[in-house]
Amino acid sequence: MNGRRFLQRKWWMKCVALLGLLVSITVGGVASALGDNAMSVLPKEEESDIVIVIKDKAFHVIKGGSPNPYHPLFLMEAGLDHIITIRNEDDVAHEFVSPYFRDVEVQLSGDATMVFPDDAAGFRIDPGKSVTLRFRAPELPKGQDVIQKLFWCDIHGKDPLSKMRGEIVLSRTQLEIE
Ligand SMILES: [Cu+2]
Repeated sequence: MNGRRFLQRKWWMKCVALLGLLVSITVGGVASALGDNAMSVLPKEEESDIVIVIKDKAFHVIKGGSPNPYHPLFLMEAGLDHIITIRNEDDVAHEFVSPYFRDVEVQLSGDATMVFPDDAAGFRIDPGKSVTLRFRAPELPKGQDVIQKLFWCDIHGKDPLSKMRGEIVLSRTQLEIE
């Protein structure tokens, strides 16, 4: 009986090892295609048009917006599909919430839990984890070319003067950050 159980375990171990090999081949392929910084870049971040790193209790928009951690901001075009990756590099949990996400259907992958503070919706990301959000940005109301909505961390960013607050800019046509 014990022998049989051992064999079964061995069979599983082979499967896990094979899976591990496949994963490392895939990651290796992506890594060599990306060059030197590849190991710190998840494949999902490559597909994302917006990448936000949370570090030192601040949002750093490293792709798709303004990198200034004192005024984080990112851009989206109305009616188009967007992919946002958020990576928490701090050793405490943070949140990424906005009234914007109340009315948007989001496809989530990675490690995060949905949270629903007052009049907003969003995601709690544990230390060292990251999440990817896929969704279609809503259309703008007639006569409006740009709308702005706040986003914040509902744990550290409730105070209007706090650093963990930023802006989402939704526009009819593509805008550039100067
Ligand atoms: Cu926070």
